[in-house]
Amino acid sequence: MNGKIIKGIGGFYYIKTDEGLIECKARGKFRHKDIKPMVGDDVTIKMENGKGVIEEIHTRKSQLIRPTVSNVSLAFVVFAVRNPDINFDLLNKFLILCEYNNIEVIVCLNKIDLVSEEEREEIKKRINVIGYEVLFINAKKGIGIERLEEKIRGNITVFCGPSGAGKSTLINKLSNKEHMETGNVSEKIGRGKHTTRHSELIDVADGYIVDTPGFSTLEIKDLMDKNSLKYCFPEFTQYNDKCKYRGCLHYKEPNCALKEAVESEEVNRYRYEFYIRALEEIIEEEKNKW
Ligand SMILES: Nc1nc2c(ncn2[C@@H]2O[C@H](COP(=O)(O)OP(=O)(O)OP(=O)(O)O)[C@@H](O)[C@H]2O)c(=O)[nH]1
Ligand SMILES: [Mg+2]
Ligand SMILES: [Zn+2]
Repeated sequence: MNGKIIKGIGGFYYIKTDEGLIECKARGKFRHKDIKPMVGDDVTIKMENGKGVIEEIHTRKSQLIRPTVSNVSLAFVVFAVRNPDINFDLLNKFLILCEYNNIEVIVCLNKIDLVSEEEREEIKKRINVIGYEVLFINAKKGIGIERLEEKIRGNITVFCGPSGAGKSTLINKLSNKEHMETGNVSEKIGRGKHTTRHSELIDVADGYIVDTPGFSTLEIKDLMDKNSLKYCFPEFTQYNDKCKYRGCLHYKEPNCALKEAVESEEVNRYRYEFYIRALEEIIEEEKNKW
């Protein structure tokens, strides 16, 4: 029988199959192979003495570490326009993380009730120029979520963003249920705690969604090597092969097409500077390894 792991708790996995939800243990052999079933995995299971056992894990299309979910194909990157204020460095890190994992991105600007129209348009523009779709939403009231429902279909979608952005509120609206505990922003920051703790797939609009505990730090340098970084900036794509030097990192090399594009304001300077900061961190990290 085939199915999909939608939840894992204390060594048990819950598999959604045509015959309903089945509780399974993993076969011992996985432990030796250093492979552990993950939420999101498509699996083949078997019944043994009335108990479910995971026999096989099908090849993963992608694998996220935080949250630990496989086969994710879409991300809603959720940031509040206010309370907490939008942190563009962190937003960039989430965007890079998604690009690195080949995950399509939609940026959701939440809590639009808290700022003026001009203010939100200003923020939207900064993200649009990179090439991402940006939606204005009010998760609390369920405003602006139709497009999200449409996109969820056929995907495993992760919600990522800082604590207090409104991810769980949005999920509750999309699923019409109070699946997720939500919390007060000042309480969260005060206690330094997250409301959301474990990942599980929730069935919504013919797709699956995953809530993610918000986090405020994310290290690009732990993720990739210096040559991979430039491919995580979609607006660099058309320049990546136009520099004088093959494998140009757009750093200190002369005759760099990307640096020229920054000079002529075709590429946003803040994004380029962010790229350089991340690149320098990776280079520094690589030095320490040798
Ligand atoms: N004004 C306003 N407040 C909102 C909106 N959406 C969510 N909130 C509030 O923001 C607070 C945080 O929302 P959560 O959904 O818990 O945030 P989260 O992103 O899940 O946070 P973590 O689980 O800690 O990562 C709650 O008090 C929500 O009621 C909105 O559109 N407008
Ligand atoms: Mg939450
Ligand atoms: Zn270059």
